[in-house]
Amino acid sequence: TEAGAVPAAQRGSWTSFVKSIASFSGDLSSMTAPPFILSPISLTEFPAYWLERPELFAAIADGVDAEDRALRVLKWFISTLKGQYTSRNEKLGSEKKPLNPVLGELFYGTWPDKNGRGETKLLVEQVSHHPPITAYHITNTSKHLTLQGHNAQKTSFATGSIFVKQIGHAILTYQPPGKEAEKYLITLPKLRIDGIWYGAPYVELTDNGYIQSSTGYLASIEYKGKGYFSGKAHSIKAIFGPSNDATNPTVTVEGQWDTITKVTAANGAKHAKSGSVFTDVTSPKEEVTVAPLDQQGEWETRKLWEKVAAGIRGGDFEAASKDKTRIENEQRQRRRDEAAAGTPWQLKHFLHVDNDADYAALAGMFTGTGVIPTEDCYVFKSAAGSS
Ligand code: HCR
Repeated sequence: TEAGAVPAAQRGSWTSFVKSIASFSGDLSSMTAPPFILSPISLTEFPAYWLERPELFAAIADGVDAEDRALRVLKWFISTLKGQYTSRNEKLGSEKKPLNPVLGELFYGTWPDKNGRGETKLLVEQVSHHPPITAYHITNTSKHLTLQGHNAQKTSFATGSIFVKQIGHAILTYQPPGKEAEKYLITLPKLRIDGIWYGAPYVELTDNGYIQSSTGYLASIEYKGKGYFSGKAHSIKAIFGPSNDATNPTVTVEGQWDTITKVTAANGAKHAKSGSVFTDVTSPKEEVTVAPLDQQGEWETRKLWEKVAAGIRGGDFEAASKDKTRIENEQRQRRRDEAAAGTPWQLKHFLHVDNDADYAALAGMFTGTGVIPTEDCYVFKSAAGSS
């Protein structure tokens, strides 16, 4: 039946929500949606998806040479996609509308050291509210690895689906002591959200993404859904090799990003074997560890949204909406006070830069893709300013 996943009492409001997104383009986060589609989790928690397979992240540092490490970066990256794009369906039944973070909202977490992989720390800050932009910094000090990036989304609606272009990128740095830093620019896929009409949204990835390394390796990634080259949902094909020799790739990886991908290796490939499994994400992943609520500060996301989240989880939408309105009004008042005093909000962990030199250098190594526009960036301030 139409709108089959929508509770009967919310069909009318779902229909008008869908109609309003159809005639709207821009910031979905600010639109009011019916209760059944609300998630109790803020977008500031999403960067944790990067590290839910901490051993694969740590393993990048164990690569024996630059080619091996670049392949390990690709392996780790593909292995994060299932968590990033399907975990709300698994946990909450469908993709849901996350809480729209407030300016200055924070999220901190860790993955403990296990089996010599080292401890990994996550730090997230909402660095802009209009448009919503989330910045993150993830470090595994003992493996000399850092992932830093920022995310925003531009949405549009066509043929019954929501299309989401991700603005932003991530840069992974591997810097062992006394050696030159190795960097990787990671661009983000486009999303198509289907199943809207039925009230059961889910994400398919489309178009292309790239991972360019400062050591000269490029992974060109193609995302396709059902009915395209493999006929299966969540398909991926990545072509990997020296970026100055795109016609002669050393490794091709193909399969499903939510289950298994396999390798086809050309003669020159040193670190991959044809027919071998490249990524397998069918085993459980490891969620981030977060401090208990009573030890969190007022700007930390779970503390900040505590009552709203409890309302959504417990079905008390009136309480949820009341506290959400309180938070939003407080934010508006704060902005008015700042404007009146001439003292704008200060970011805690990040600095806005017009053009990040690392990003420009890595983006400049791309040949022929034409996909990298100049971008505003948010870079991590420094360890000294981070506590
Ligand atoms: C588009 C989306 C918000 C953004 C989410 C992002 C792109 C955030 C960065 C993560 O690394 C990856 C990621 C995964 C999510 O799939 C994506 C969300 C899917 C839906 C949500 C919309 C703003 C909500 C649409 C509202 C509908 C479903 C009712």
